Amino acid sequence: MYAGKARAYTNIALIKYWGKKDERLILPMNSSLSLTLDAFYTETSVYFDETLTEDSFFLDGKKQDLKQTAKISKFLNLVRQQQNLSLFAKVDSQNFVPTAAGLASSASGLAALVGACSEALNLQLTETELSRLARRGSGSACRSIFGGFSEWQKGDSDQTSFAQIIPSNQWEDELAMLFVLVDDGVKDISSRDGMKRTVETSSFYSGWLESVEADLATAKEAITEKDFNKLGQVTEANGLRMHGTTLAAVPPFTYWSPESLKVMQLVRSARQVGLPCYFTMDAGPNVKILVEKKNLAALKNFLGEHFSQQQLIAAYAGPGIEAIP
Ligand code: 2P0
Repeated sequence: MYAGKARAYTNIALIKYWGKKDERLILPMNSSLSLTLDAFYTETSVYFDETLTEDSFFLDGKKQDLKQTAKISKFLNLVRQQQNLSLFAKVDSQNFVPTAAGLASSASGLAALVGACSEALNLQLTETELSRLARRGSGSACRSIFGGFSEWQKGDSDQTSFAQIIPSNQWEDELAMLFVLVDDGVKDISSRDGMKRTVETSSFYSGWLESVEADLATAKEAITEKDFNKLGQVTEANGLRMHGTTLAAVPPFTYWSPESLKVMQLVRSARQVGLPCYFTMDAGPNVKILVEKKNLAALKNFLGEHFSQQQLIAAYAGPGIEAIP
């Protein structure tokens, strides 16, 4: 038997990944940039064993259905193929997300699985190789190999599409992200389906592609200069533009709820009273607010008139993947 265990933290994109050029290899249409966070993570164990007759996948102790297991098997097949291995595996994952947050993440999940496989089979991969392998499981997972800021360079092949750390002089330690949980229901359209529909049908998609690389350059400059407002402004603008593309898809859709819009408006109001903070959203209605640590308490206070403390969850910069002995 070969067994291994690893932990990976989720990441939130400041410059978004939105659209695939190659669905099989998971090559993205654009490069992206994210911050890995400490508050939400996944721990995964994998056991490859000759007595197993099929792959199985347990999440938080519950055996998962065929569809969920198929996604894991597809990834394990890649590893088995690369390693010339024919053993089935049991995968046992635990998501550490605050109760009722509804923030289970494929980024931390697949990155932890890569780490666990690497430990189990003693793969001796470089970080770049780990990132490339994680990308094959879920695009955003390639960024969770690294702590702090990371950039997924889109590349144009399996070899050239991977994430790497962005040097930041530890600036991320001065930042925080406040999650405003407005809805913990299951999302209507997965990000995988949403980005596919957008690429194939949205007349706004070309506008997204025209601007995203410039956004990425601005974000990297802001990190080098430790310029919070510059990073926040480009984060907010880039997220809004990503969400704009969904409105012109056929059929159109949005991840926003009335509560999401309320949070966006409150963030603008907070800025007006001199509290620098900027929002971003992913494939669901919850809003994430980028803020400097020194202003976090004031922001929570400001939002506390409208949301309960359980709806406001703060996260700080987190580390890259870790093996668990
Ligand atoms: C991101 N998202 O950059 C973007 C922004 C959601 C919105 O990456 O199909 O789960 O597995 O590659 O990585 C979520 O998409 O999609 C995502 P797949 P993934 O964080």
